[in-house]
Amino acid sequence: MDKQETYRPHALTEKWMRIWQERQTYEARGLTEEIDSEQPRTYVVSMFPYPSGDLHMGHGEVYPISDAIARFARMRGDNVLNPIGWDSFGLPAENAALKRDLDPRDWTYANIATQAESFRRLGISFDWRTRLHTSDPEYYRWNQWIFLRFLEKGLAYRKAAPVNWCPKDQTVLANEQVLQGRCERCGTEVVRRNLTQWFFRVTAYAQRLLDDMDKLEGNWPDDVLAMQRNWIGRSTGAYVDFSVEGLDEAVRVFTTRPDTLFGATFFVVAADAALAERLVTDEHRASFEEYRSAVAATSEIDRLSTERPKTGVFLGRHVINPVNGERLPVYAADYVLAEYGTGAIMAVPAHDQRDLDFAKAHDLPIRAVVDTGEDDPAKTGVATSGDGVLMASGRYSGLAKAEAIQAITADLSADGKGEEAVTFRLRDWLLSRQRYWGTPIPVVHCPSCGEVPVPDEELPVLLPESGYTLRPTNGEPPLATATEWLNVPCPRCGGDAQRDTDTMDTFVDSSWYFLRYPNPHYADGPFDPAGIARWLPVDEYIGGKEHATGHLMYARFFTKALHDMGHLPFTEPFRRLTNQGQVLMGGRSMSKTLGNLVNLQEQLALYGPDAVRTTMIFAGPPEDDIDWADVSPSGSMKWLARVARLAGDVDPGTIGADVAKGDPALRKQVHRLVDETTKLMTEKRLNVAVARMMELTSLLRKAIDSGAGAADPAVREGAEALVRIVSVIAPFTAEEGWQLLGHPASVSESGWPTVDPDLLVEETVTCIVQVAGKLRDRFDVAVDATEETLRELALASPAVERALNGAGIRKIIVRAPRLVNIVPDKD
Ligand code: ANZ
Ligand code: ZN
Repeated sequence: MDKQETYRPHALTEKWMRIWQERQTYEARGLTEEIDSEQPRTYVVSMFPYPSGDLHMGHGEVYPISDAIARFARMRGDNVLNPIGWDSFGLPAENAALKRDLDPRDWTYANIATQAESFRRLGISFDWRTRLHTSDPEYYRWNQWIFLRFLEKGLAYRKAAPVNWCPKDQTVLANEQVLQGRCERCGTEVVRRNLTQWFFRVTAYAQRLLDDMDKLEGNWPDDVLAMQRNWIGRSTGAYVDFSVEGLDEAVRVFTTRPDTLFGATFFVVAADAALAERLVTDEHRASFEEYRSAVAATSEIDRLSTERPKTGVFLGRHVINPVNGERLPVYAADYVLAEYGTGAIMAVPAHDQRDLDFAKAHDLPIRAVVDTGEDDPAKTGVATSGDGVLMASGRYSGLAKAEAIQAITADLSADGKGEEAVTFRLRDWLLSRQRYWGTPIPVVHCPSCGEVPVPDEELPVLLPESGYTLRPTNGEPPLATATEWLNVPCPRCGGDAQRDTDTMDTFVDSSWYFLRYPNPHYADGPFDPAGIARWLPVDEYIGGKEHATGHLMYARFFTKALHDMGHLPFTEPFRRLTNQGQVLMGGRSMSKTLGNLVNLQEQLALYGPDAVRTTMIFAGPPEDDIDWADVSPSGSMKWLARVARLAGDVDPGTIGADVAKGDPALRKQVHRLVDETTKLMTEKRLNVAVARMMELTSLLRKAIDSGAGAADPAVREGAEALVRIVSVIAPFTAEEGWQLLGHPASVSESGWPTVDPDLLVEETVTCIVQVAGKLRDRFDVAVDATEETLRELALASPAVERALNGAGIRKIIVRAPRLVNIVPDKD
């Protein structure tokens, strides 16, 4: 081959994508069948794509990162499974179908085909035999099967819950279809409306979801763990029972501060809780109902905000404080949520800011009972929440806060008026969607038998392919319009019955797909036990931080629930997690409205897949955002061209030559760089690893252009090492280089270069530092220390700083590695 040939990335792409496909280069060994091998296995999964169109810049970042991780493990000798599938149910398909009058299937599967082709062009080393689509009946059948198992265990249930409702379109809206409180289609103000809906009982696993995070510590990013802890939101405190005047019942509150009971001056129940309804007296009912309708139109986030004025109404009722017998007036307000704790609170305005704001707005007494050393909240308007000593609290006065919490809780407990309590912020997962393009809920509603599960043998409940209306005008979900599909005999009594018309949230699909990859057509269960034993749990999971609480929490919940039913031998799905950042343009997220969209296909057409991959990885640590305005794909392309040219320049006569005869100094540098790259790749510091690859390239170029040159066996050793390590980032270029170096097999089978530990011993020399010609400092440095390093070391020296005595520097002369000469201004 002509050594002068220029680097042509597109020819490389065409050539190698075809060869990889023909040779099945990236297929894992023993996917489902047993193989007799001690070879370690690594299962690398990147969060699967949603087929909204062709691949975009975000995909162009995450898949090269996960591919580098997979390729590195493969080069190190692991049997690697790197699967691909599509998260292909969901609202965008339905919206696109509405807009263009298409079948959501056609839109979805056309996009999948486009993305699959783009993945091949991007050189991602997927094992295509794992390919699955969650919208295929052979997949969603098992969503239904899992749902039925959850139903049997009481982990799936139905209750009324509010949905977003557009009164004009007469339809339920997903949260993302509500823009500033209005329907995205017609702009009508959205109202909340109660509908009976399906839930998964995630809360049953709250404590275990929290406890098992210990196992993830150090292997998952700290911020994701913190977000999960916060989302689970465990609080410890006490339940305290207040008897209700004039009613024969007690009302329970949850408090984290039982020590402040003597400071309670009023009582609040959530306006939308059934309790409020029970407590309100006839005289106050009208004003209460008016207030409640106003609350129904407010979002939860607004309700909890400390900024908002505190609204509420008196219910005409009093409760009795169990510690001192005081009568406390009862209010209904919206800052107390029906869904948290017990939906009722004792209000302690001196020590809780929201209570204080409410007390001020409604002219209620404020009584401090913990002396925190701060100013009186009644005067400052600032509640005090710190530690301190109790006052005005009967026999508990004088106790420290922590002691008082214990003592009061114990006494209440002994009197049967309360007990220690733990609550969680985590809510059950509302999985019903009043949508078409999703998994039908496998339940039949029968007038005489009620909710009847569809028997396993009748799964899947297929989505109707015709006879439905995507946007019904009378408030029904789309599936309710598919009358032929809808009306079925009851599986239990055979009488006339109707199918459930909800479909499942697509987060159900993504909660277990990684379990099915090893055998995506398995027909005897959701996943193949043999594949599970061989590959799971996932060793490396890669995806965006936006899934820190939703998807990752749901997948952990599914894994635990399936484990408890005996279907999985482990309780955590992902051993290690890596988050990638976002790709920005000009400092902002890319968006159509900002007009700063960068098109991945255009970038690929301009620079080729390897240069785009290299640019993404070289831009910074995987978890950082990348600003495409600040990176240089053409620079990456130039480097790759140098790598390819270098491979072509190595003397073919050196194949099989004795490396021990190579230039020892060059060998040392090569081995050191390879060693560093190996460590960096292991730590997933991919961008720094690329910097080392670039250094190695320059080093070898210099060696070829001087001295023994292309015929030095050390040059071949270095070039072969370079091409092999580059293959994890830029596989097309590396394959071509490997071929130029005279190897017929794929570079991915060549193994990671080994490092000779004897060559790693660093030799040091003494570098002296002069200021204005006088010796001022000396230090030991590596023989190959760069000018840059030496300059930095010299400038950091206190002795040099003293010698300069505040003078500026005119110039610095560096003779690596032995001399730095600093010329001050005044010289
Ligand atoms: C009295 C008290 C005094 C409270 C005080 C706090 C400070 P976390 O830590 O988030 O669990 N609370 C209880 N249920 C509530 C609900 N449904 N809606 C809104 N607020 C509710 O918060 C627990 C505290 O939040 C509880 O402790 C209760 O107010 C309030 F100096 O009780 B506290
Ligand atoms: Zn029936």
